[in-house]
Amino acid sequence: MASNNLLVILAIVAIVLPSVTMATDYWVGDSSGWTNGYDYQAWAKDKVFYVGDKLVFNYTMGNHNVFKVNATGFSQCIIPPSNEALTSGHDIIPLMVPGKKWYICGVGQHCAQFGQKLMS
Ligand SMILES: *[C@@H]1O[C@H](CO)[C@@H](O)[C@H](O)[C@H]1NC(C)=O
Ligand SMILES: *[C@@H]1O[C@H](CO)[C@@H](O)[C@H](O)[C@H]1NC(C)=O
Ligand SMILES: [Cu+2]
Repeated sequence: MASNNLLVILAIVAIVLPSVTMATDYWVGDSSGWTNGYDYQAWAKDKVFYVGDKLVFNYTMGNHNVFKVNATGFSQCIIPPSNEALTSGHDIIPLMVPGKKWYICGVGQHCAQFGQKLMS
């Protein structure tokens, strides 16, 4: 009986542990951070994002912001209402569900003209 319990516990650890230890914090744009004129598509291209990973948008507060948008908002740079913006300068977004996500900067023409948009 005791060894059965041990096996169950080991099985649970074997399932849970990798998803905990392998969660990755991605600094969007690496050392460039979240800014104008950076190719975030190229940055994301070779990455696979999993539930439990986090995206860190790092920038000087006030210079940029982060909106989560849908595919249309991404391709057309449609800025959502300002109360939906993340503005801390160090916005950490945990990936809660699988699937594609889209983020844009809503300051000026950063998305439309300077490519400040990320599809993950
Ligand atoms: C985060 O962004 C700030 C402002 O641009 C910059 O000074 C700092 O070096 C960045 N941190 C990292 C770890 O990239
Ligand atoms: C995408 O977001 C826009 C608002 O930015 C909304 O009007 C539109 O209905 C959304 N499209 C889908 C497919 O959810
Ligand atoms: Cu911006």
